Amino acid sequence: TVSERSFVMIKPDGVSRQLVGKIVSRFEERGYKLVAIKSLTPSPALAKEHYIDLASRPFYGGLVKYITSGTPVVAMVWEGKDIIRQGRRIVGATNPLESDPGSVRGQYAVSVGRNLIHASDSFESATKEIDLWFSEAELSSYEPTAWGWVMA
Ligand code: DAT
Ligand code: MG
Repeated sequence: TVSERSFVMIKPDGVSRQLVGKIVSRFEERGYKLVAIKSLTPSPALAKEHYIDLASRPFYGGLVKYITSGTPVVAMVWEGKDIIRQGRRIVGATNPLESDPGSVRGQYAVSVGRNLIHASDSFESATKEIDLWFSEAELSSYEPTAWGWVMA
């Protein structure tokens, strides 16, 4: 739906490589609405909870360490028609070897363990992740100028 929201996070490698503007532009230029954005170094507790579904995987520890490295992440909420599925398309496949070359990972990433960006993969995970990373007061309500043309 038009009011669907997704949680998107530029990981520390994306911030360190100074790709924040280019990545944000992809969502902005597509017509999506920036509902929230902040830069932070997540606590281990936050990173672990964010990736809790992967807790049994061998790379879980390394993944949490990477996300909490001290180089910040940029956490965002984007809103608009089909943003959850479109966000996954903009981000690209998990393994950069399989990412569409037009996607963020397909253009900038080469390693699955340094794949630059996260986007919610379902309505359930989007709801959980937005609630985990943001308070209600941090989520803005407004209408971008061309909203009606893009989201019709
Ligand atoms: P995605 O980030 O595309 O939603 P996921 O939820 O399956 O992918 O995994 C979360 C992150 O964990 C992923 O972005 C990178 C890391 N990861 C996944 N599989 C991995 C693997 N085989 N080796 C190392 N890191 C991996
Ligand atoms: Mg995932």
